[in-house]
Amino acid sequence: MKPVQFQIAAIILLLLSGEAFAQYPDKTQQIINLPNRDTISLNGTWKYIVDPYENGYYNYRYQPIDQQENASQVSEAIFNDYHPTYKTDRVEYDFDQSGELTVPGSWNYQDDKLFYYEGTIWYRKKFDCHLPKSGERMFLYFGAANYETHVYLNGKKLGMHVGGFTPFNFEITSFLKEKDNSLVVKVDNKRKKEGVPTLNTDWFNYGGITRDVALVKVSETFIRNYCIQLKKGSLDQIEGYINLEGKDLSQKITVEIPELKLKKEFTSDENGHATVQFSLTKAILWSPENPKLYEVNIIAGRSKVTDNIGFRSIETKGPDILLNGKPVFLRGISIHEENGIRGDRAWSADDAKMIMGKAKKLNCNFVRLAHYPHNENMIREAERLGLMVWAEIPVYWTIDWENESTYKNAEAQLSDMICRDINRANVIIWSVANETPVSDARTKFLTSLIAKARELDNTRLISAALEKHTITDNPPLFAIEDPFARYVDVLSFNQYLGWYDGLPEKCSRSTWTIKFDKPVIISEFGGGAKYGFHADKDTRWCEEFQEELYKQNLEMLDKIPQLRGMTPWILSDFRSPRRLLPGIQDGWNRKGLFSEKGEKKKAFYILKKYYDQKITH
Ligand code: GCB
Repeated sequence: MKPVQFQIAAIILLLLSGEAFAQYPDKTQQIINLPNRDTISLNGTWKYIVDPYENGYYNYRYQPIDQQENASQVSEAIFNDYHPTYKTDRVEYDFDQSGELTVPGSWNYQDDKLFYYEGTIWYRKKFDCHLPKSGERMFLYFGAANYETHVYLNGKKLGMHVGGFTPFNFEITSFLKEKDNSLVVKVDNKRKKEGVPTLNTDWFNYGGITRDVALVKVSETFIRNYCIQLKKGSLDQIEGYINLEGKDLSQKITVEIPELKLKKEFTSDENGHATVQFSLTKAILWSPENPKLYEVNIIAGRSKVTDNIGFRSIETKGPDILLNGKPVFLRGISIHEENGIRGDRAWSADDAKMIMGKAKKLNCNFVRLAHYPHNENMIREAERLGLMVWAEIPVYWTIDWENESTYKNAEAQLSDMICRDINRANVIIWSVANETPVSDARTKFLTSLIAKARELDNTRLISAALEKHTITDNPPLFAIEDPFARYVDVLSFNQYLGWYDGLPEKCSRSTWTIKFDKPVIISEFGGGAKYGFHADKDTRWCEEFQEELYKQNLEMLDKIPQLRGMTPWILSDFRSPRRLLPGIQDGWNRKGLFSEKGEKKKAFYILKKYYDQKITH
C-alpha cells in the first residue's frame, strides 16, 4: 500500500476502533461482587518494560500502532519501531529478559528509579488456563490500574480504560489458549489537564496495576450486577434490580435469604433486566452497633451469586441524619487509600483491616474515603466493623469543567463506583466533588453528576466537600455561599482555621452562619504535626500545636446548630509530592492523627475524647 492510501486506511481504522474501544460506555458493564465469584487470580510477578516515549504504542510519526493495519499483532509487535512504509524483523524489546513487578502494587515503591516516574509501563503475564467449557464464559477483571490502561491478550487488543480507581473487565472466552497465554498491559499514569483528577492534587500519583487482576468464570447467561437494598424511606420493603447478560435474557430469577426463610421469584425482561420488590419482615437492620449482614443468594438458571448484604435506611429530616429512622451523629475521619508502612497504595484485605482498625480506635462510626473510589476491601471491612462510608470520585480542585469528555469520564467513574458498591449497607453518602471553585460551568458539571447519582441510586445521600466564604474579617464570620449547596442532601465543607487561616486561637473569635436547614458535616479540618516533635502549642509542626488546633476547632464547630458529623483531615500521614519541607514533611502530608508508621499523635486523644462524649447523645 502506498503511504497516502495507508494513511487513509489508518484513519478509517482509527475511527472504527474508537467506537470498538469506547472509553466511557453509557451503561456500566461491571461484573460486581468479585470476592464471591468463581475467579482465578493473576496477582503475582509480572514482567515489565519502562517506556517513557511510548515507543511500543506510537510509530515514528506518533500514530498509535495498535489502531493501524497490524492491530491484531500488536502485543508481539510493540517496540519494533514500526514504520508505515516497510515491515521489519528487527525487535527491540524483550519481556523475558526484563525485570519483574509485583501486581497489585504501584511501580513507584518497588524500584527507587521509578519513584517519581509518570508515564507508560508495559506489563506482561504469561499463564496457562483450563479453557471454558461449552456453556461457560471467561472475563478478565482489573480492580483498578492508574490511569489509562490498554489491554492485549495473545496479540488481540481487548480494549482500554480511563480512570485510576474503578474496576473494568473484558470478555476473553474466545481468545484464551490452554497454554502460554500472553497478557500484555500498557499502563500510563501521566497526569492530564483534562483528566479526572486533573494535573494538580495533594496525593501521590501511584502508577501501575494497583488492584487485583483475576479471570472470572461465569455461565453463558450470567448475573452481571444487581441491587438488593431497602426502598427509600422504608424499614421493611426491598426495592432493587438484577441485570443478566447472555443468550437467555428473559428467564426466572430466584432471590433467597436463607436466615429469614425468604424465597422470591422474578422474571427478567428481554433485556435481561428484572425489577425486584418484596417485604423483609423481622430483619435485623444494619447499624454501627450491630453491623448485621445476611447471606443473599441470587439464582438465574446456572448462574448463582451469593453476597452478604445489610439492610438499613438513611435519610435526612431538617438538620438531622436519620439512620434506620433515628438521629445519628457521624463520628468520622478522612482516609487516603495508602499503607504508609509499605509506602504504597493499600489494596489487600489486610491493609483494609489495619486502616479501618485505626478508625475504630478513634471511636469512629463513619469514614470519608477520600478523594477517589477506594478498593472493595476497604468498604467491606468498614461494613463488617460498623463504619458508615462517604464515597467520592476524584473531581478535585480545578477540573476542565467545559470539556465534554472530562464530564463523561467523571460520570463513568461515578457510575462504576455506584454500581460496584450499591449493595454495601454502610455506604450512606456519594460525594461528587472536593473543593471546586465556583463558576457556572462547574455548577452545571456537578448538578449533572448529582442527577446521574440519583438516577442510579435514589436511596443514598448526596454531598460534596465545599469551601467556606468569609463574610467579615473582624470579627471573623463565615458562611457557605456556594450556589451548589442547594442541590446536596448534606451540606459539607472543608475549613482550615488555625492552619492555612490564622492560628488556632482564631477559632475562639470566629462564628458561623449557615442558612440551610440541612445536616452539616465538616468534611475537613486539621493541621500538620511531625510525630515525636514536641514544643509549645504555638510552634508549628509540633504535636502540641496540632493538639491545640483540634481543641479549638472542636469547640468552635460544636456551636454550629446543624452540625451532625465531621471527618477531620486525616487518619494517617500520607505521601504527597507537594509536601517537601526537609526534616518535617520529606514528601508526606503531616496532618495525620497517626504517623505513616502508625504512631499516635497527641491530637488523636483530643478527637477520641470528643467522640467518646458524642456517643451518648
Ligand atoms: C484540602 C484538600 C486535601 C488536602 C488538604 C491539605 O483541602 O481537600 O486533599 O490534602 O486540604 O492538607 O491541605
